[in-house]
Amino acid sequence: MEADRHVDVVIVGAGFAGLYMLHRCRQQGLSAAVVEAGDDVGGTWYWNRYPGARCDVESLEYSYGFDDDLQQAWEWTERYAGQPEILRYLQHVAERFDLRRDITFGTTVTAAAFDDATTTWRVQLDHGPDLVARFVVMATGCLSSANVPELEGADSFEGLTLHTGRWPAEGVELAGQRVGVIGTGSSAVQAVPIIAEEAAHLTVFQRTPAYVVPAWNGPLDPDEQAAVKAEYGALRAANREMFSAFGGRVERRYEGSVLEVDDAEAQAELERRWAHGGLTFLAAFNDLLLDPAANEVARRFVIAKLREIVDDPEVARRLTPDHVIGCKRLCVDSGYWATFNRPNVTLVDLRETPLERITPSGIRTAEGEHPLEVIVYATGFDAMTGALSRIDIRGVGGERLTDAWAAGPRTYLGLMTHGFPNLFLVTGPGSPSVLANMVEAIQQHVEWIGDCLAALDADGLSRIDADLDAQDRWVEHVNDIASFTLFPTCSSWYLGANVPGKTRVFMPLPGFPSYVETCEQVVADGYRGFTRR
Ligand code: NA7
Repeated sequence: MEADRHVDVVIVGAGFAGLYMLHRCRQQGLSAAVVEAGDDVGGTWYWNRYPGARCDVESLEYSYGFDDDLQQAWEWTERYAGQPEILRYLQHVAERFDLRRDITFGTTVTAAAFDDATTTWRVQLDHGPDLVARFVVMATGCLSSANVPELEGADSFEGLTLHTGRWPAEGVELAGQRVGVIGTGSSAVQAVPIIAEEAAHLTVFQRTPAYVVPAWNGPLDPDEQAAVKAEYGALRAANREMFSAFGGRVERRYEGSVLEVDDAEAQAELERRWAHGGLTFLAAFNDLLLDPAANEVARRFVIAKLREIVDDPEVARRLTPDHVIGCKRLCVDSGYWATFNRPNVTLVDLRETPLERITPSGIRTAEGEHPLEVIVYATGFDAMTGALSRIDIRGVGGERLTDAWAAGPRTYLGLMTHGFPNLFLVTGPGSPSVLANMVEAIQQHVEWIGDCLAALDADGLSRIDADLDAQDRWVEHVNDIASFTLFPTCSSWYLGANVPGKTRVFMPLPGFPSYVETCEQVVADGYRGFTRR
């Protein structure tokens, strides 16, 4: 039996959140140990190596702002960095701040239990000694637990099976192969054009068509990069005032409803946003995600683009979504729809011809067998709660987090759950998280948690827990805010609807600036809604 290892803080995960949390702990004089399942830093950017994997928020904005030397030194090469470049960036951060010496790689946290008597957490790993810590920070990521649907016959497939979120680091040779991609979310939208170029034939199995807006990705203009860096603080500050914590550089021409301007004006603004590219398309007017009639204007605009791009009207029809645009995360593409004009690409609409089973040699749908050598699951993640529910987390009295969250995740501020003292979540459910620029959301949480730990020590206290009534009110608040929006109108992973059996609760909180203000006010009010002792 190896002796326990004692630290102030155990941090689970070495992605954007875990790396900064470690750095922050060290700056505050706290000892910290990071446990990471992957063999290197990167988190989601370590695992998601599928062809075309790329961030859908611009790199100049999807990057740390906490250290000016870092943000000045790092040179991005593309407007939207691809996975290899973001991974290199995080490796650079790990080296720059000498973070690796406190990270244990290739190790999975299996359990974490709170000991009331000693106010410590005992963290168990799949190998090696237990960690005992005053605090635990779950920096486990919102999109890290792969969702692989249980399809009949899946084990019988004799070809290669892959998941976009678990792509082999050495890459996969797809030349000359018949490849099937299941799913048409962001990952598929990015992978499909690249796979189509390489594979002999690509069959895309679509359950729900996706809305896509163009990325217009390309090399980043050095002058533009220099100009941003000259006033980087101003951009970061502007982004923190944006609803989703990015897009502060895009000129905002309309503050109000799309329904208040005439159609020509609305079309011109949507055209301008389309020409700019990216997710800020939906920020053209203030009600595109609030009012069904407003949403319809944007929806029709995008569908008209789809019809222009796709040659075959029948294929265009099958690619046409009918849900609210933006209800599922909008996809940012580089040639997704145009890929269906290629002779080596087939679109299968699973709503018209349902998937019956996987066979040893392909996928059988109601219309027949599609022979394949490779099946790619682009089926997403058990988002926001998946990585946490895989760890046996026990709070006061041995209560399991999965039981506390049986009817959906319950948190106060998305930072803590009642009955689990000194256990913090970075970008947990009930915080803006995936509806915001993740790096801004992560930084705000890491800094809030760091300050919270410092305040406990300064006040001679050892324990903080969310109050049950504050948590109940917060869950209600998140539901109320979500219900003002169009987000709950479709079966998205924001709701947990992509994982069979998962309770449907809208998990992220729309609106970054007001959330940050609340977090700051809670602290100003002496950690209102928390009990500290
Ligand atoms: P997403 O966005 O969850 O997309 C998953 C896709 O897989 C989506 O089209 C699903 O259809 C489809 N899916 C899931 N299960 C099945 C089954 N059983 N059969 C057929 N199709 C299925 O995941 P991504 O990885 O693309 O993107 C995740 C996030 O990463 C993204 O939003 C960005 O933030 C980055 P459905 O829509 O559920 O009908």
